[in-house]
Amino acid sequence: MAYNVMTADEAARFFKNGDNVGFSGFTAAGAPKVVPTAVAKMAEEEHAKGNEFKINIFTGASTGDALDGALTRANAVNFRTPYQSNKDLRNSLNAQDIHYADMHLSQLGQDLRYGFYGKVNMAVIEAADINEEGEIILTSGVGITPTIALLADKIIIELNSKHPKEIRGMHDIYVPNDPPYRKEIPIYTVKDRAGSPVLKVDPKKIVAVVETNLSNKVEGFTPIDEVTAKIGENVAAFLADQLKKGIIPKEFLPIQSGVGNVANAVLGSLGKNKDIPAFTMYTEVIQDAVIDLMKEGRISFASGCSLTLSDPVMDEVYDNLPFFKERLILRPIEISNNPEIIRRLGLLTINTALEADIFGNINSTHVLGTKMMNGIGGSGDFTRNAYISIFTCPSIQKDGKISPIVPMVSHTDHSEHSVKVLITEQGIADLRGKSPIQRAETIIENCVHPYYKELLWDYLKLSKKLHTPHTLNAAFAMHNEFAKSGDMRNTKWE
Ligand code: 0RQ
Repeated sequence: MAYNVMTADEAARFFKNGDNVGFSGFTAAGAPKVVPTAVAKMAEEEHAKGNEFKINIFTGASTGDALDGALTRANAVNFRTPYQSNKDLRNSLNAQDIHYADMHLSQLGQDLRYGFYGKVNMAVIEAADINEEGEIILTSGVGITPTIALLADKIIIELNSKHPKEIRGMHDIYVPNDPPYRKEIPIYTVKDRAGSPVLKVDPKKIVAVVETNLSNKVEGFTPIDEVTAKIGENVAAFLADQLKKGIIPKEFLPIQSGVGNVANAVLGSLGKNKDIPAFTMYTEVIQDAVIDLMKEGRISFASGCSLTLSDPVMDEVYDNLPFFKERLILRPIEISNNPEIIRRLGLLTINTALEADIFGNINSTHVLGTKMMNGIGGSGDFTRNAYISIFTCPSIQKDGKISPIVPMVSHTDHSEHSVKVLITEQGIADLRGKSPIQRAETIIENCVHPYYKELLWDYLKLSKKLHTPHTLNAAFAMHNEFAKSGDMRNTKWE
């Protein structure tokens, strides 16, 4: 090989305090594993010598514990964007030990190219294969890799033999021109390809190749329970009804489904509902459930940014590559979540709320308005541009002590203007064409748990007739009650 093959510890020496570092991948899929862990070790050694050592991290989304977890525990992170779901990182950013900027995932690639964050000093890229011309075959997640490869001064390749070279052909690498030269992105159906199966980089920038064979170690989901199953059934029934009414065309439309346990259950139900034809996905994360439904013929094609699959399911895909390469495309996040394409294809989007309010605003990120959970992820990219945008959540959390449906969300990620439908295990609130008071009535009647119905009807009575009948000094009373007594059911309207 024409490149300098070295150990991860040796490669770590290329990193400097204060570097802006881009990492490949999306979720744990395709994220580097051994280099970030070696950088974490080096950071600890530097700290022991009394030297400062922290880097700024740019990724497609969340990563694996070997990256976000290891670097956080080594106190080696100054700034992090655009999404995370690691417990240690979450604790550190909530303690203000790490500066975290939560952002729409589709935007980071272009924002880096626009220069909003300064230079990219280093890119670390997991590859299934590389040749001497600098042609790289990526692995199971793409994220912002094409952009960091373009911008970085230096590139380190983690060549991971867990991923077969025959994955070549699954990726579609396309970087849009920046304004004022941008053109339409030529994707008109979920199956269309706009770019190249390989990522081409300047081979002179590759300072190290580090070999590994570690798997992604994607964590499984908690099993589907009665509540999540009912939410899934309600979503499937709603979409089947829209199809029957001709609101969704008879060909059906591509599905985007978010992350988490509820999202996983929703996909299962869509697969089971025989009133819904075999469907396609234009989504961000391709989870285990998609592969299962593909084998059953219920999903005919999926375009996404990552194969976030548990290790056994990942192996299954690699053992049957000819079958899956005909049915899967992996794209950069800028394309999988692109507003232009989402609007053109007419996506049916399904994302999960932490909290919704009776007027249809959604909080996807902040527990009780202050503590960051994960981030907005791609939910904003999809929701704002959907054909029909759906949010789901259970009607109660923590054995009923929390109602996710409140008078006013404690943090707003998706405003009433973008949210078309809210679904809980109690039922479906179709918010289209409704005024705020009509939305409130629909949500309370159909989605709120019986524990909280009367309380929320009474909230509406506090206000005189107004366009949006809030009573500001009571709007957060349920949150305040939870902070005081640990149970929102004790709320009294003063
Ligand atoms: O707490 O962990 O202590 O049990 O929050 O709740 O019901 O298990 O939800 O796993 O489906 O995740 C919104 C976080 C939902 C996820 C979110 C507590 C609850 C539990 C988790 P425990 P569930 P899920 C595109 C789409 C944003 C990104 C996105 C997410 C824990 O879906 O991160 O949509 N979405 N991306 O008890 C206090 C409330 C609460 C609450 C729940 N109102 N108040 N605690 N909890 N509601 C794809 C990508 O971007 C990759």
